[in-house]
Amino acid sequence: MGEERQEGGRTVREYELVARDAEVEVAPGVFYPAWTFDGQVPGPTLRAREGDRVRVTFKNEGTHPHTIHFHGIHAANMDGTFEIVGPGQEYVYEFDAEPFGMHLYHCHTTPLRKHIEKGLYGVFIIDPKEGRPPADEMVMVMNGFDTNFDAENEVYTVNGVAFHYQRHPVEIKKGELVRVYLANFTEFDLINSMHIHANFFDYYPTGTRLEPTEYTDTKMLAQGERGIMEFAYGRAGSFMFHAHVNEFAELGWLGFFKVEE
Ligand SMILES: [Cu+2]
Repeated sequence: MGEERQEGGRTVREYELVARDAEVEVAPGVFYPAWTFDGQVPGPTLRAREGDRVRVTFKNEGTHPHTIHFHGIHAANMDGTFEIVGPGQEYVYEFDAEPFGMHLYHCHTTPLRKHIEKGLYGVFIIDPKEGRPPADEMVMVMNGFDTNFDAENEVYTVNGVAFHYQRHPVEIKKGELVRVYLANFTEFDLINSMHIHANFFDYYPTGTRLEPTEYTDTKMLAQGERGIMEFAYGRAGSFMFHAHVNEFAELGWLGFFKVEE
């Protein structure tokens, strides 16, 4: 949760994010020339507690101008839309963490589509003051990669690598509460979706309320939409999860939960 320090009686969480160009491996042997935060797509997950002060030092070591636009409530000059940070420059974003929920950050330099499709995005979680019940937690960012530069995605993933969780299933314990912070950063396609097999989940849109609004097994998200899923598996075994947009599943957005006794 960043570098934690106390300043004038309150908690400050400091992060540093560095934009840089990097080749990322989006499927075994398939490399994509990305623009990244800290060399990875999606970028590192930032996390704070409601009411913390958040300070993010942004360094642009890339070849293009960038910013960081945080979803949240903050001052105009902390919004990452006007203060463009050129290569070799840096900028410090500082704001109070509000409201609690499952949020995003991404570059907001024009042409915006280009800066998103290249990979400059990540997740920003603000925990409620009182916290959430203990759970086995993970972030899943749904995205795609246009590996032949034809303005369509050839590869779809959760967390940046096609079929990663098919080769390396997510291990969870039978009966244990699992909490997935789910976000859609897919460019070019208007929607993406998440379906889990042989189970249902509680869904909290944007995570900004403590009561779920839905109990379902499939959730469709538009670009920039996100939410929190909670579920537990009552039986051991392998269970698939994937985009219910079948084309995306076949091109990489598919994985397994391995539920153990
Ligand atoms: Cu950018």
